[in-house]
Amino acid sequence: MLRILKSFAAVGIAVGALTAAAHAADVKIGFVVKQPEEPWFQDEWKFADIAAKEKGFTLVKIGAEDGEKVQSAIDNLGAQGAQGFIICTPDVKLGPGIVAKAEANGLKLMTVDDRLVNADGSPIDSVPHMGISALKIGEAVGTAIADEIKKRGWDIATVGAVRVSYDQLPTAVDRVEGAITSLKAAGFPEANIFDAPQAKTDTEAALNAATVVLNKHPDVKHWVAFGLNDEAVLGAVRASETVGITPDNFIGVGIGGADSAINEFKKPAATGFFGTVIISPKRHGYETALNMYDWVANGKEPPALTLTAGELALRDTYVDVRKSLGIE
Ligand code: FCA
Repeated sequence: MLRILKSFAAVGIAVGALTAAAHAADVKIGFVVKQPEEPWFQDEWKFADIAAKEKGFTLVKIGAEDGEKVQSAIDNLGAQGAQGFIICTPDVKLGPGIVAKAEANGLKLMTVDDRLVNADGSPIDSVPHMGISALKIGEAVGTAIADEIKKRGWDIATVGAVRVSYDQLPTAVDRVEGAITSLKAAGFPEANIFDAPQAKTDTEAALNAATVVLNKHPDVKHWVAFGLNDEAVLGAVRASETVGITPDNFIGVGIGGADSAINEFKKPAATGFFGTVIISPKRHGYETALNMYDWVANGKEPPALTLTAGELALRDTYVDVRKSLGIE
């Protein structure tokens, strides 16, 4: 009898495995990002692709730079029989519209990086989200800058700071506010922090915004810069170069750690891009894709909110930090 039961169990497992495999091939998941040309998002896609290969589902990658493209991306996914998608939206205020569109197309919805908001600006907490611990990571940026100011022996009261800002995005506000908190705790005067609002979250927009600030304060000798990502800080670094500030007078610390930062670290001579807090495209790409797959295939809903950590890396440590995060 025991033997019969055992063989039944074996058949059961085999059949179970077969249905799971057949099911995986039917699963189609979208991964929509706001800036497909940005290395961070390419890395997210790369890691999501690994999850798709591992589990055997189809991953549909779509770039959607504005609201209209988001709408058509969702309709498109619905039309091709996808069951769910992950999105980093170009505008968090599209939140209610995205939720409605996903529902109309029968698609499960999860967000990554940028969390959708309601009309009143509060987060839409019914949509599972994975983002970075923005305040904490911002604080790490501020601490890294403050430590380096000390190391260089600058008088902190005379240093200028470029706050490259994108205040319509809550995670961006948290990141720069975190940096400011640490800087102020280290004695940085608030009056020396100058806002450089960028029109878009890319390097060019940050360069334009930072140039205005630097030109307005030609008397300031030492500068630091922070922003929501590496691109924002790289923009400030490029701006410093165009107005003739040398790297020994500039400390920029970004957030990200993808190719934008790495290419800068690989340059033969150090630039004003001093460091970056590396965040994990593996968690944000691979893990979100797996979460969505588990939801579609096994009915297991993703955690409502996951906030991931970051780790500071400099020119001479980034290789090791990336290795330790499993993203090398
Ligand atoms: C936002 C930024 C990206 C990246 C991501 C984690 O979407 O725009 O550059 O930092 O958060």
